[in-house]
Amino acid sequence: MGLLASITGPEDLRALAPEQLPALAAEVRDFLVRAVSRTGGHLGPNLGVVELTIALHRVFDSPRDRLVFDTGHQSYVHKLLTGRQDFSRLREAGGLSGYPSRAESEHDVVENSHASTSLSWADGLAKAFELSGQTDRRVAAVVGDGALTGGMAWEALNNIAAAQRPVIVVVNDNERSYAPTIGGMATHLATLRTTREYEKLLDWGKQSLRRGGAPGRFAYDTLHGMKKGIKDIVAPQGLFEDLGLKYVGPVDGHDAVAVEHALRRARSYGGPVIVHVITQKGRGYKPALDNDADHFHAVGVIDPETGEAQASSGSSWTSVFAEEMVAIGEVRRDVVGITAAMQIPVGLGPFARAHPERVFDVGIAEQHAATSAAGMAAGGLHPVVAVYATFLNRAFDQLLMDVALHRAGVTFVLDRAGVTGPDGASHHGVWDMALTRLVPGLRLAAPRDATTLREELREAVAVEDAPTVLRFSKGKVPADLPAIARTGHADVLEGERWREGDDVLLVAVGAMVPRCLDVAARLRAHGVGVTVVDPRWVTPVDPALVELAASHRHVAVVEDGCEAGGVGSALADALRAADVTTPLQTFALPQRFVDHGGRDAILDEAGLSPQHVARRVVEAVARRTQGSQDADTAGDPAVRPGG
Ligand SMILES: Cc1ncc(C[n+]2csc(CCOP(=O)(O)OP(=O)(O)O)c2C)c(N)n1
Repeated sequence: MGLLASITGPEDLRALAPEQLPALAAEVRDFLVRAVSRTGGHLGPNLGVVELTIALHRVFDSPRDRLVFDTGHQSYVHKLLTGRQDFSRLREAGGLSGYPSRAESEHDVVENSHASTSLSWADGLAKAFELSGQTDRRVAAVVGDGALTGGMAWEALNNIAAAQRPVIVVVNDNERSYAPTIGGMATHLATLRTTREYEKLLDWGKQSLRRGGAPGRFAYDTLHGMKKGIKDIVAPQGLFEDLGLKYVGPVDGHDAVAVEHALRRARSYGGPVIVHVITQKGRGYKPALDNDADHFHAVGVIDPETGEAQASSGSSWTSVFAEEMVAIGEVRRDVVGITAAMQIPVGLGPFARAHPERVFDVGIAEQHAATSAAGMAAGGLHPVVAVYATFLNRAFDQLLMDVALHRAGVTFVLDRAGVTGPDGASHHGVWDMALTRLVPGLRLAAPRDATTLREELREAVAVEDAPTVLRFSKGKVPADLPAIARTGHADVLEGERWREGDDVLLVAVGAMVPRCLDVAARLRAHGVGVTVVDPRWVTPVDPALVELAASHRHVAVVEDGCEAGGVGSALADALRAADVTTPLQTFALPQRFVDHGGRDAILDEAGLSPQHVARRVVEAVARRTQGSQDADTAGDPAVRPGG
């Protein structure tokens, strides 16, 4: 049996001799490459934290001590060392989550994969331990240099530094978010690293001088001078110490003994302390290290030998957006792109290559991105803020108060909207339509295919006096789904009797159009007449949609957002306001956090399979028909049963 297989929990790990740790680390890396290449997942970040995680579990007594992983995408090694070694269904329904999960283990505390929260969690846990007299318990937060660019991390540090609680902040500095981390903080970490290199050279110079060599004197003088120069550039003690935090490091994060030593010092210190650990993303796996774009931050299924991705055909929604941004950028010099540390994943890479000066990576700082965009708009630019839908939640107040209140022409492009699948509860982009509906003046479009994505993006960047939002889902964009007519902003996709009205108006939101066309075919097979309409611009509700609803006998809305406050509820409000009494059914995601799993399976389970939607609509129509027959018999024309 290998070493890794013998580790059933942290106590087994602590029983190992230090000399055994390199062999264990090698086994863990081998395991990660084999397992993650089969399922996909966060490979590079986990390869980088192998020794660090081993050391954390040898020094801290989890779960009595608490280990909080910022973002949580780098918790695979932690899982392996805490009794979770079946990675065969990682990120699949019923398999291990790709993030910490309290349902999986008592060693997991925080499963929110939105970055930069770990220090606030640690601060809170430390306060709770202090107030409940559990002063022997420790909290260690592992935060990447990327996550450290988020404002929340600094709000927490401000608090942590002001108290004497024993919070250990482990900065896992691999110099990268997806791509190299940007900004003053990243520069400061680099300076700390560099200063340390000079310290080492200086030591060498000193030793050489002691041995009496002239090169030693020369080296010492030169390096001492250079070091002084560098120290003059940065704050004398470094930013962390100036804040009042003890600083330990930088430590070579791949030297298990050195990391363990530093963590033991930090643990015994008894106050707030930063341990600056230098690691390498993708460590030990050449294909990851050779990949300059992101060091295999997150991969799909790959060949473990070569790192080659499994071939996939067809364009993604992201790539269509990417192409259209380049085309728009050619003619609109005022259009700029903003990314929160995700330039490549959100599709701003080609635009950045064409116009490097017109793309701004702001770090993992969605709130700042939104307000900075408002400032740019006030200065005459039209910013396109490209983020994953789930991360817009972070910037709601900025969207509302800075962008919308100031009528700033800013376009938000939400990738990964709707059910995303394997990343689970915190990554599904299901809140955007409900949240943005609350914002006065905001317009939101949900394209259904590549052509409407291009068209709606152009319409969005033409709006100069309000925020616009474009949302599309993860994965492949379907073949074009042409319309037979346009009314108002909406596209009628099917239905010969759409002008005069038919039995059912099926409102298909964005990526739900293919499912709705399937529903329509099933309804027709049941003798139910149907019009399928794509509203294109779903917020605010288009008066043309209200008119269509008024002329049909039943309305069904199908959307991949949360039910509360979504498109169905907006349309119901609009119908009520217009005194339209057509019954309306909404098919959306239920009001609960949805686990990880396959996207289609999750949608089906949520009641959004074509079979289920069609059955429910047929039942509702039948009830209505039955109800109106009963009412006719009873002489009461006012009875209109809903769905
Ligand atoms: C609020 C928020 N925005 C964006 C992301 C997407 N994201 C996941 S990991 C990551 C980079 C994290 O970099 P770092 O903290 O340095 O960790 P590393 O992967 O380098 O170990 C980003 C931008 C996120 N999880 N949360």
